[in-house]
Amino acid sequence: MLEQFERYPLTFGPTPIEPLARLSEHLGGKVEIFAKREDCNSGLAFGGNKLRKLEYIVPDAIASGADTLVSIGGVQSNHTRMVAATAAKLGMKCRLVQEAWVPHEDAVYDRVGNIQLSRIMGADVRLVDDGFDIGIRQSWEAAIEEVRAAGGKPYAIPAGASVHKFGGLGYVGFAEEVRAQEKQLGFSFDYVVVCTVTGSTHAGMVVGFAADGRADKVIGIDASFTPEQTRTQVLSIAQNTAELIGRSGIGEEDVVIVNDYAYPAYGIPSRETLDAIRTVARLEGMITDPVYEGKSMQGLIDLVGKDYFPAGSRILYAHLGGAPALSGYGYAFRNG
Ligand code: 5PA
Repeated sequence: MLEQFERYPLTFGPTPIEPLARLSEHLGGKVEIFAKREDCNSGLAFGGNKLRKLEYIVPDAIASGADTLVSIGGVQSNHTRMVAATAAKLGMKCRLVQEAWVPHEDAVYDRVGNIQLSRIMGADVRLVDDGFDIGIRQSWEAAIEEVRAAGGKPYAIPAGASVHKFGGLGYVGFAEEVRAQEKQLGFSFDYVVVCTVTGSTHAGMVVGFAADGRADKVIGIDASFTPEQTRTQVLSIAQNTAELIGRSGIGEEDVVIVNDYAYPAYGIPSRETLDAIRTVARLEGMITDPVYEGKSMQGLIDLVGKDYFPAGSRILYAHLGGAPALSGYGYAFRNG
């Protein structure tokens, strides 16, 4: 579906699918859980889901003649870390707006983890006071203007690389990759579980899996705590992406989002999220984070417990990365 689009490789190639046998057993053995390790997809600054998206955006950035990538996220944004790494790899400059999306507890929150890595990679990191919002931000538009005013040539990448013409393509590719891996495995997955916030990861999967009638088997676990905005954004990105690749027919019924796990706020883990992080770490040695993957893991564990998935289901948990943010949450794990 993606042959017509140029792709600039930033990842190692197809990501491994790993059985989570001990987690499946722990949850009663009625379903089989696997993880697709998008968190291990690249040597660029610990990798993660944004690189699949950026692979389809970078050719446009290069063609535009830009010399500076400009993007935005929270203080512990994984996305801005990935943009900083991509800029370094391309030999471009990087200007990052880090908004105050999370009311955090740790004293070193703005000095460790993702933001530390972005600074080490040479990005021009600026903190601003605005709160959480997945939409187009005034602070980001101002940064683009500032780069231009200083004589630079900015290339604008929105939050999560989502509301960008090519933002949904990477995760269409994910679905194609899963289909190829399913042929080798000799079975197909009944469900895919994915964390959703700015929406293009989920939206790309919806379009990719719609090709074999599985769009509504992609279960989005909201981590934004503004689920209606995320739902609207997933649907519009999915529809735009489908149109871009010459498909149609994505409707509201194709976007399944479970809202129950984002509490108490974006970026703040609940006790249950912290328990889910410990559970999968202790059973599988797999590290998830308090902002995104811990919440989708909590959702997966809870939904299995509630028999949301019929017995015998094979579930693919998309592990999208995010572990570097853990350094900003040292207090939550001070006793393990
Ligand atoms: C992020 C996003 P989408 O934004 O594409 O819905 O992906 C959600 C998601 N898991 C899931 C991890 C590890 C993520 O980093 N992160 C954002 C960031 O700024 O890092 C875009 C919010």
